[in-house]
Amino acid sequence: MGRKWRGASAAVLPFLAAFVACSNDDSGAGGDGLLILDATSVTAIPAGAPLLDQDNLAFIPEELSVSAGSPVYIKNSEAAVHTVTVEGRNVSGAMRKDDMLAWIPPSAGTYQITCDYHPQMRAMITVK
Ligand SMILES: [Cu+2]
Repeated sequence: MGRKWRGASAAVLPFLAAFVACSNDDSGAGGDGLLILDATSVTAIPAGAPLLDQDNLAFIPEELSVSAGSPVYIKNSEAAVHTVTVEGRNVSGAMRKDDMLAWIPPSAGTYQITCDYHPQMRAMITVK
């Protein structure tokens, strides 16, 4: 899943990153070409932060509105293993019970969230 930088030096990485962001790289781009980055593991979720909970084989809530640039937190609250898949890109890997992640939407828009293991699990994040 990781990108191959093919030995590029640190000096050219920003340019390469800009190129990747503009290309339709299937490992990171959503349906509209946005670069969707992986979520990062967290050990706590701030009180009041936007939270997508995985429980009872569902994302709760099914619709969530957040501000651009602010992370969405995801927690698996049950024994079933889940993923957070954003516009077809698995950004979480396998999430087990009590795993917590933060995912930052790349820009305003709507993002379809699914689970690779449970097709009935769906949510929509609207970013303003
Ligand atoms: Cu699932």
